[in-house]
Amino acid sequence: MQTVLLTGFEPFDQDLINPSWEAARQLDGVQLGGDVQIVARRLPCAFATAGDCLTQFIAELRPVMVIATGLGPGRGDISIERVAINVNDARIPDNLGEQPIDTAVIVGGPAAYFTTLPIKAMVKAVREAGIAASVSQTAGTFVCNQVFYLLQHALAGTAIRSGFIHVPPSPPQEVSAQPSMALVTLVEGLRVAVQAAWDTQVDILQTGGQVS
Ligand code: PCA
Repeated sequence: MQTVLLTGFEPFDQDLINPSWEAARQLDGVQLGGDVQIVARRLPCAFATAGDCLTQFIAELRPVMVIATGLGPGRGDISIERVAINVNDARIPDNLGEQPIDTAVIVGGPAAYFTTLPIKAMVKAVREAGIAASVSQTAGTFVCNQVFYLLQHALAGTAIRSGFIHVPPSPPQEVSAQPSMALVTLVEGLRVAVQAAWDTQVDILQTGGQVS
């Protein structure tokens, strides 16, 4: 049996739940066909520990593909990230009280790493399932971007494809005018995205760009 590692994050910023983990955990054990299954793991929301934790999961599980997910407060759809940048700039402290400002994820590392997932095919598949999705051009500068950068760095030059997905808040986490997505929809959207990532070797040519 081969493994696709799907991570979600623990809650942060005083939230009681993190929908990325609530969704990922429901996909633990889901079969993708051809003797491949999803294994879900939770990451701490802390600059000091998240990367090591991810590295340990990869060493332990020896996955054939890795997709990390996190909550994007303010996101309204399943946001498939294009690029991770070599910057930490935290607007709020992480769960260990650390708040780096303008530090490198890896000193001397490349300015950025691109995802190695077929992000256009993933967006198309999720939309065809009737669920809102888009390509995102920035994963922010908090712990999610750091984990995404470390993931791409760790697997650069290997055949193991990897990337990151931000998910919207899920009720009852957010009320009022904030965008959100029902957990059941989120779970299905992530499942479809992971399946499309596994099934697609060469990405499709379809715009996912933005004008500013
Ligand atoms: N979202 C945060 C970190 C953990 C999470 O779920 C982020 O977007 O950086």
